[in-house]
Amino acid sequence: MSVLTPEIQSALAQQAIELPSWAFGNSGTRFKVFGTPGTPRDPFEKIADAAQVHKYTALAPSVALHIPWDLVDSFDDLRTHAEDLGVTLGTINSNTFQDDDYKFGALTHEDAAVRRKAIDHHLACIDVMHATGSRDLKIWLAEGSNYPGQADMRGRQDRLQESLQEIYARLGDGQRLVLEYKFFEPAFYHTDVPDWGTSYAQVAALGDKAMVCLDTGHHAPGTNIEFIVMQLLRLGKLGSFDFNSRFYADDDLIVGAADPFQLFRILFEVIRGGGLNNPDVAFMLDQCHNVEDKVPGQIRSVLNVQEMTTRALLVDRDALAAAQRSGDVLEANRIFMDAFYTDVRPALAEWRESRGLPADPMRAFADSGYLARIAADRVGGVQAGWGA
Ligand code: LRH
Ligand code: MN
Ligand code: MN
Repeated sequence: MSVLTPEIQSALAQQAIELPSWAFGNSGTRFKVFGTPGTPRDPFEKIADAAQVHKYTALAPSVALHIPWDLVDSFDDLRTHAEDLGVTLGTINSNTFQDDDYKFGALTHEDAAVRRKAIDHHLACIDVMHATGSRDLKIWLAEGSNYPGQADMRGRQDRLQESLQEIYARLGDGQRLVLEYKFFEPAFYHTDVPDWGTSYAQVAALGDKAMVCLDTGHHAPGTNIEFIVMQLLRLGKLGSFDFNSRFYADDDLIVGAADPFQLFRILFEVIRGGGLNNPDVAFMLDQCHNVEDKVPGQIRSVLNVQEMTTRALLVDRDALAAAQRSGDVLEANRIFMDAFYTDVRPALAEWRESRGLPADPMRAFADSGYLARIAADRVGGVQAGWGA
């Protein structure tokens, strides 16, 4: 009998992981951006590539956009294009990190004129959300300082709250704001939204439509991320995830590649907290594929999340609770680890086939010849990249 009980199958069937449009563009480090043949030249082609991931996995029904990277003449056209390809447009990410005016901050800036410009950008993003049908506005701020004494950290928190209030007030019915934290980079001494506590304090002061976004790569090494997941779910304030993995800092590598056990632990707390199929929690990838092909990189990523979700669903929670209650440390740990060590790949392959999907989506995509086709078709023009 398959390890996938009917309950596990129905939980998995509902799983949805949003893809970032920027994962399909060229990206790299500050040393070199390697181009890939067939890289999308515009947002329409990014959506077409993203739709391939969904086609082979049924796991990725929506695509997040980044503004202005994904600015188009008509978002209505982009939305129709996406829907024709079987996907929808998802979270709208604002961008206040590539403009000279924001050198010393955007929503926190000392100068009211710069704050105005940054707030207006977010209001324009909300207009985009109306056209795309998006629910969430994701705000990540590259704001902070490099040297002690450089900035009035307290004043910046106050200005941040004021700016966010104006943005929040513009949200339509059913729209939300999610505030992403990151402990450093590009600022190296202090960051204005460095941790979940600051994000929580800022969004709690706004209201119910504001939530925290947790990007797995945005924590100091050794941070117990699953504890934060547990706490935010407990507080009803976990709005979204940016999944990726890291060896050193914000590496944006394939989720589950660096530390599958951490991904398992995070997903266990998601399930424990009722977040897996809870529509209030949006699961997304936030990754770049610097040296590997982008579409298969994204297919691998959503499969990694599916695999670790399955293992986390296998934890015998009743037996675990009994062991925890009786103080049986080693038995509790054994139950947890048994689920983690279960190889669910054959069962998942079988289950996919039973749903009319390829047993091995990586292989099926490779056999489709799509990469060779886009490499031949998309010659000329400027390739879109991270930041273009
Ligand atoms: C910042 C971040 C944020 C941005 C994305 C491109 O490091 O995680 O989510 O929008 O990278
Ligand atoms: Mn992110
Ligand atoms: Mn990041």
